[in-house]
Amino acid sequence: MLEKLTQLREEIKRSLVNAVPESIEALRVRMLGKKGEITAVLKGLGQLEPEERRKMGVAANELRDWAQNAIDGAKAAAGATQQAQALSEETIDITLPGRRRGIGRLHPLTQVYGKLEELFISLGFDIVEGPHVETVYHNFDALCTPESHPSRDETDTFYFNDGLLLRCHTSPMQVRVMEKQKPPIRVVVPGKVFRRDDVDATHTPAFHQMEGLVIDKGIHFGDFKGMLELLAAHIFGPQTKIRLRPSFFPFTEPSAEVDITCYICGGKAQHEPCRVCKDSGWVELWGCGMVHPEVLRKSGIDPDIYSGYAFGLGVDRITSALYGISDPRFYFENDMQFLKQF
Ligand code: 2NM
Repeated sequence: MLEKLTQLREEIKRSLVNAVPESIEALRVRMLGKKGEITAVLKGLGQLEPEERRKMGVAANELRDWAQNAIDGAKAAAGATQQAQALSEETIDITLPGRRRGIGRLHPLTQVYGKLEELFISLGFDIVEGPHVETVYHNFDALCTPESHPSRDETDTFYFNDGLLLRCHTSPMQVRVMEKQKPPIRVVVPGKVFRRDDVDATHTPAFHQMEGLVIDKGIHFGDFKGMLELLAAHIFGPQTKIRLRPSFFPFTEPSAEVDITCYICGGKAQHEPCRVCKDSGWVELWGCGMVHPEVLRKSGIDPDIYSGYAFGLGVDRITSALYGISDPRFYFENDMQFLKQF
C-alpha cells in the first residue's frame, strides 16, 4: 500500500515536468477526481485493519494534500509561462501608420445655405424653418392663389387628405410668421419644397428654397433692390450686376424676376456664344415683389400702416451656378465621387 502511494507521488512529479495547463487538469482529474486514483485509495481505507488504517490514512491524506498543492502550483506556473510566450510572440508594430478615416464635409447645398444665412444674419434677419407638410390654406389661400391657379392642380402638388399637402414653396411659413409676429418682420425661411415633377436634367420633385420677408412702416422696392445688390455681390462676387424684369406672382404686386450678369461669360456672350445664358448675358435666379395688401390683411397686418417685400431664391440653381453643376439629380444621389469635389 505504501509502495502504491510512493508510485503515485513519483508519477505526479514526472507528469508535472514541463506540463501545460490542459495536461495538468487531466492529471488532477486522474488523481483527485471522483474516480481518481488517490480518491480510490482514500475510499479503500475503510476495509483495512484499524492499526493499518491509521497508518495508511495519515500517509494517504498527506499525499492528497501534497498532490493538491503541487498541481495548483504547477497550473499557475504553466499559465504564466503560456501567457509570457504569447506576449513575446504577438508583437504589435506601433510604428505602422493608422487607418485613415475619410473626413466628411458639408453638402454643396448646405455650404450655399450657410453663405446665404451668413449675409442675412449680418443684415439682422431671423432664420426660421417650417413644416414640410402644410395646410392648403397656408400654402395657397393665404397667398391669394386661387383654385384656378395651375400650381394648385393635382398634377402639380402632392396632396394628403384633410386639407394637407407637401408645401410647394416656403411662403406658408412666412404666412405663419405674419400671423404670429407684429412688424417689424425680417425673416428668411430655408428649406425643402416639393412639386410634382418627373425627374429629368432640369427637374427634381424636391428642391431647395430660401424665401425672405421684410415688413415694416415705409418699406419700398428700393430697400429690396439694395439688399439684392449686397446678396448678388456676396454670393457671386463684387463684379456681379443685377437686373429686374416685371413679372407676376399672385402674392406680390408689383412683382419682378431678378437676373444677374452671367457667371460664366460675365455678360460678354451678347457677342460670343455662351451655354449658360444662351448668349443673353443674363441668368434668371430669383423672384420677388412687394407683398400684396390682401396677403398682409389675411394674416392680420394692416396694409394701410405697413408694407413689405418678399423674395424666393432657388438654392439648387444658385449652387449649380456657383460650382458649375449641370444636373440637379446629383444633389440627391449621395454619390461620394460627386460630393467629394466641393
Ligand atoms: C417668391 C417670389 C415673390 C413670397 C411672398 C411671400 C409672402 F408670404 F410674404 F407672401 N413669401 N414669399 C415670394 C414672393 C416668393 O418666390 C419666387
